[in-house]
Amino acid sequence: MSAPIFSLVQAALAGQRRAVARLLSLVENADARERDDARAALAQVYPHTGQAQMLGVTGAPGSGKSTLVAQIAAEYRRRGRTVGIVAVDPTSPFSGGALLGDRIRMQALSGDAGVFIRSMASRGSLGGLARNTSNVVKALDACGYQRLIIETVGVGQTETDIARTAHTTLVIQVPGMGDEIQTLKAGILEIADLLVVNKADHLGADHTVAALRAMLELSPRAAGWQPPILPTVATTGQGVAEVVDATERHVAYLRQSGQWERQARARAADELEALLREELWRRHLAQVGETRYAALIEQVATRQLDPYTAAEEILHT
Ligand SMILES: Nc1nc2c(ncn2[C@@H]2O[C@H](COP(=O)(O)OP(=O)(O)OP(=O)(O)O)[C@@H](O)[C@H]2O)c(=O)[nH]1
Ligand SMILES: [Mg+2]
Repeated sequence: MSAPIFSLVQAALAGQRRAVARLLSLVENADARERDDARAALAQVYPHTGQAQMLGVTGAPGSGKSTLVAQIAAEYRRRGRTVGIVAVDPTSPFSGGALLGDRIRMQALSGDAGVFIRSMASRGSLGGLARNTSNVVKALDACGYQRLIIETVGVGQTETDIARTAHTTLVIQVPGMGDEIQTLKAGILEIADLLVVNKADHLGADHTVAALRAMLELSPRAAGWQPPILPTVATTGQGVAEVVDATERHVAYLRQSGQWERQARARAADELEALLREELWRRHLAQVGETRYAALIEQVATRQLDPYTAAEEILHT
């Protein structure tokens, strides 16, 4: 490892904010040109991870994720915890203003040395985004932030990926969207550890709470953790203390049920598998060469070659 990277990581681990910021930029680009440096930094950081509690917050655009995240962070601070916030925004290339809006919303926290905020715009594939997010989260964890909050817009695969990164997944619903049962995307109830009905100051909040309760009763969980339904008004902070209580209760449940350990193992397995896939893919592709690879695809597409034989050929090149 190069000496500058080693000292950068040391400085970040010691809590120097500038070094933390640089470390995050480095590991966020683990796929890009600084790949080797990023990997070296992540390797150095890794033994220091595993301390933070990670909360994933997901919900439809405009449901109040950022407002709620800022409130949750403030509540954690009142309870003496340091906080890292990662705002993942896969939509930002299309709606450029979102990140700026988030920054303004988070400003109340920005003078606080116990809070570190990072916004990530999407680059490349969503899979890449999930991995880069997990790298940024690891770095913040290693740098000593005790509570990490990951905000992600509800767009399917990313939210599920990010749910796997977090210990606790909070799903936001808002009232007044017609038939709630329709608006709840398939799979969202399965990933929710906490269900928050934000904008509880709006008409119909009670109805939304009741609809969610009915849904949970329709698909009861076998045993163990039952997701609580928590109304909030993120703009005023109403209900936020109860949300934070619920995150702490959920983590306590994970620990005493043994799920904390199982999650950690599942995460390690996932991560190793993803890295191996990617690395093997990269090596085989490099061996075969882009031109030959393109030719093989062409042959498979035109039925001159079957995909099984083509794969064997690539593996044995
Ligand atoms: N009335 C009311 N407005 C709220 C509440 N929470 C958030 N808002 C408002 O809803 C709007 C969207 O809030 P954001 O926090 O930006 O929502 P978001 O989910 O982060 O939005 P994106 O990141 O763009 O998807 C803002 O104008 C907030 O002030 C609430 O509990 N009640
Ligand atoms: Mg937001």
